[in-house]
Amino acid sequence: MSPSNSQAVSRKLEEASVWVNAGLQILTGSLDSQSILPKLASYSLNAGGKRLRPFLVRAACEALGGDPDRAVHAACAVEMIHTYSLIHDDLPAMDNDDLRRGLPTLHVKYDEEQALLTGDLLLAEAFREILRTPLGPSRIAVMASRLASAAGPAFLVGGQYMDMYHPDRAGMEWIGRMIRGKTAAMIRVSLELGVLSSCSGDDLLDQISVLGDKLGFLFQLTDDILDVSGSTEEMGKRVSKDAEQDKSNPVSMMGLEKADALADKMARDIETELSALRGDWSSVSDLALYLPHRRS
Ligand code: GRG
Repeated sequence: MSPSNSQAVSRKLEEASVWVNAGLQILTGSLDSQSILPKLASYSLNAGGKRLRPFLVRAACEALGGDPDRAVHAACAVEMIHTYSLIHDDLPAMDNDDLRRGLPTLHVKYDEEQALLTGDLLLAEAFREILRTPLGPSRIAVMASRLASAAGPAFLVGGQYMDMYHPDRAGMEWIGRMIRGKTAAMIRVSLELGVLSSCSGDDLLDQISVLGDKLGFLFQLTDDILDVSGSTEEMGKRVSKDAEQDKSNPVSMMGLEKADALADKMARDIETELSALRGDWSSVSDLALYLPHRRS
């Protein structure tokens, strides 16, 4: 990927951030304030995440000529669920991390009880938020149902469970299933929600789901590569976690060189498959091509 393409991806990620941040600000400002939990939710939501998932919701909607205003509630909902999952994952009972998005994790800044409740708040409010989508009730129901499925026991929660109870000798098939749940589902559903909010791509949903899973795997692969070759400063979180905890992942199983080559190949395959679809999927392709080169 050329430096100018990588700048274009950074610019589009920044545009998506501004877009989704406006929605998140309205939302957090309107939360019931019997407690300080809305303030804690803002702390984690505004801690400087890349907004990759909102970017994908918007890019998929625009790829099919949809109006991004229709997609913004779904984008906020996805980012809220992603942020809740990070807050809970960082808790001592799970991955026990003290640094996230370059800042102290929520339970370190406040305490565990409040961090737990802030995650709960974000999960519940995410569903209220997606229901605000300005489309017909049956379409909103499909969107909410897909989001619930991606966030539930078959995917995000189930993948996290697998990660928590990682067997000593996990094989590639097991790792693939874990990644499909823990990481890829929220990336896949972001594309699906973008397509659904465009109201003009329902026939493409199955193909987009498959591509979303591939993009999610690629994202996790590059995360695992950076866990070995990146720094805490670049990533805004502790690195070398999997090695410390003796957990296998695609990089530990195939080695860094092969993992780098696989990431490049997967990105090019995704680009080829997207170019065969109706619509202009160049923003998503550019993101895929950028992932093997990202440093954060
Ligand atoms: C607690 C139900 C539950 C799930 C937790 C998010 C998660 C599942 C675990 C965190 C550990 C991990 C490696 C997850 C894979 C997904 C991933 C790489 C998340 C980080 O996503 P980024 O890099 O984060 O997009 P930012 O901070 O930029 O939003």
